[in-house]
Amino acid sequence: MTMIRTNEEIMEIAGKFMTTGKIREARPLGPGFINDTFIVVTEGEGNARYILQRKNHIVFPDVPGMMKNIELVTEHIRKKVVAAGGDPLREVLTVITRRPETMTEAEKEDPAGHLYYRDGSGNFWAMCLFIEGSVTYEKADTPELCYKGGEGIGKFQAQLSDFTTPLNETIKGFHNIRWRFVQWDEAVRRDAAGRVKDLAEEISWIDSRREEMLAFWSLVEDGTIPTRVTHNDTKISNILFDGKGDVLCVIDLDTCMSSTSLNDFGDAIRSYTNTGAEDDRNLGNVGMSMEMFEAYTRGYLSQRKGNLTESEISHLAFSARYITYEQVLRFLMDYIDGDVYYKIAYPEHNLVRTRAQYRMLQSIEAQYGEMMRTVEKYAR
Ligand code: GN1
Ligand code: MG
Repeated sequence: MTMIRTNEEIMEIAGKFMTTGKIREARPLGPGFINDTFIVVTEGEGNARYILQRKNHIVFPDVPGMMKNIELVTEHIRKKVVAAGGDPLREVLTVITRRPETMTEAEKEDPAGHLYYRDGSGNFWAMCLFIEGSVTYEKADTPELCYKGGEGIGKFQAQLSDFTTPLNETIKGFHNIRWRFVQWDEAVRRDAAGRVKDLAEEISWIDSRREEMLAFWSLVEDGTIPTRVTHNDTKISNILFDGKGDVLCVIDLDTCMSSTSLNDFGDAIRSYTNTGAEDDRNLGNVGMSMEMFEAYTRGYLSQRKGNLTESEISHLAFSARYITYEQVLRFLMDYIDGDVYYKIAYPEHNLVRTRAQYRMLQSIEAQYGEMMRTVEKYAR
């Protein structure tokens, strides 16, 4: 998926957007698994920096619909930030729109046309403001950081709790395990890369938990667990912190859509509390830190206490099992498919990720009782 582009090409694409100063430089940024990200430096007026992304239109089949979601959600949050006396350029993502003089008539008529640029090869590009002084983490160093992250996601959910405009479903069935099993069964049957024969053990990890995962998802389907506007990709690297460790804002809003709030909790626990890396080769490093779990839970519930239903509270701890399991399935499925979804750094990467996430799942399962008690302690 990744294509090497020259600095000049990126700068030309960046020129389609309403940056303030003159574009001076563009360079690749960060380890995103899905999109290609660049930082664009300008000089003159404001000396601002920007994030330019090639949005992966294989993963996101409706990039205009996705960008429309992002515009609606960020506008909504921006009003909340302003009302609370906060800084609207730092406490929410700012989408940078197209330079009108570079837009075609068709783009001007498209309700999302101002939000992206489509290059000659059909790639979609979008831009947002880079927030100066922001810091990201691949994993949480301290319980304080976990607490702050939980507070940040709790606040994000609270800011969107009165958002009523229907959002586009940017990836079909993203955290819907019933739909994931349809894809999974098809992937195993197809065996596109001829790898299934060597994966009996890994496949048994998926099979042995299928029923309990479907039982949980049934509660979302029948409305026992409510549907809300959620982020759906709350791993720690999708949060911007300031130098003091406070959350500035939540980024990577590509998957922001209607789902259960539990997915945001579960995905955060999957990443914040891991004592190792998501793709650790040394499984001895991997496991859930109860201390980090406690801190995240406390931070999250400080913002959401009183606004969650009984069914949500009683499934918070389970959501960490659900999302981590789903991540095992997604990494393994991509390995079976021949590495077509996630960017990989080496041939076995998706298998290494699968094993590391499975170790994380086992660790979460082993501490489940204590997780339930911790949630109870802070939920009421
Ligand atoms: C992807 O886009 P990024 O790198 O923030 C993925 C998440 C996975 C995550 C695993 C759209 O997140 O769902 O949990 O990798 N995003 C998409 O690290 O599939
Ligand atoms: Mg990301």
